[in-house]
Amino acid sequence: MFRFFTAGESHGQALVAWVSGLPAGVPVDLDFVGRELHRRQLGYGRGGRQRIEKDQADFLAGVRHGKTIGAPIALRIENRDWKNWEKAMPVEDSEGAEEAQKRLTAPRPGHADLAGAQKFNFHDARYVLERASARETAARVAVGALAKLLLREFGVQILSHTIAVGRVKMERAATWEEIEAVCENLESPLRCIDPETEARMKAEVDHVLRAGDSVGGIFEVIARGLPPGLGTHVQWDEKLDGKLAQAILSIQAVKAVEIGAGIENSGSYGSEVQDEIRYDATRKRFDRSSNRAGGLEGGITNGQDIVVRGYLKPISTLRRALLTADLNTKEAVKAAYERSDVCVVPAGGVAGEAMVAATLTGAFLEKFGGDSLEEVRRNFDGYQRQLDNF
Ligand code: EPS
Repeated sequence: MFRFFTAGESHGQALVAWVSGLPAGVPVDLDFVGRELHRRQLGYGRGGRQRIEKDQADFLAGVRHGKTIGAPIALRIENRDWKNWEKAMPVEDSEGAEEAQKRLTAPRPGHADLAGAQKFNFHDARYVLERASARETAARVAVGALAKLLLREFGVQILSHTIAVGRVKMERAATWEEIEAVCENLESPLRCIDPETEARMKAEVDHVLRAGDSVGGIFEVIARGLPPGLGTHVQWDEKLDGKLAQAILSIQAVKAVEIGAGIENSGSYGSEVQDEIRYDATRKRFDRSSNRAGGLEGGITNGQDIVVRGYLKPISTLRRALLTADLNTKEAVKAAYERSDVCVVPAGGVAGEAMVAATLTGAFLEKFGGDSLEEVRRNFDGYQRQLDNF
């Protein structure tokens, strides 16, 4: 079973991830993992933290001679900022340490601060926000890179692009080639395929930056090259669309998920929404004339591109702080402000790719799983023959 966990506080020593269930023999390209981590740090509207960090995954277990060995993988991403926080967040308590704590008692509306403080009975939201922070997605991106490395052995690619920032939205569909090009271009400010729309998105970020505000948006993740038949319709919690929705919703600040044209489809007629089926005799595969279903029918992949959108709310840390109530005095105060990003849509997209990659890897290994890459390949090839002869 493919599984992963992460640990780490935003300003602690490091983020760590533990991954289990990958077969032995998957090539681990460290440059690729590093590039994925770098991509997550980019984007117009990121804050000062990304100038401090240079995220890099150190593999501690499970990878030898450049390949997975079938054992659990452990990795660590250093927080360079830790040296500025050692006194505020020491592991061991000591005399005088209390004064150095950076307490946060004015919970930010929209953040986990208040709900988490109540839950853990903390009268300081510091250790809620430290773990709730989206910095944790760096660990997920490293895991997602491993998942992508497995999937790419089978011709599967996963990319993302920005389709909205605040009130500015892409008005046309992107082609795969455009998405590939914009993902290749690490200089792209917001990973939007259309330069004119991207310029307006940048103006939206400039506006909130000036106003001490923040802005959300929509990213779209596309997975290309999966066969039909991953996931299942037979049990509610095994449906792959449901699993993808959970994976995307678990990303910090994501408040809604859409599969294919799900939102628009709900207001259209059936004849306008369903993707008509045809047969491509050359490829010996069934095909669709459109992909409004986003590659999933009945919780099962149908061989079309998987298309998942994450809707991010604007970040809750605001320079122009909103009203809140102090955790101790209960008095009305302005919410706390900590150094923050104002727009994270492109980074959210990279985290989205990672979560889609991890979820699809789970489904892929459930169907074709084996202890070695060769065994997985045999299972995969056998299924391709079944589809050829269907
Ligand atoms: C970060 C995401 C954001 C950043 C954080 C690094 O986290 P949060 O969800 O807590 O706003 O602002 O950096 C800081 C907390 C900081 O000190 O600047 C990331 O994705 O790496």
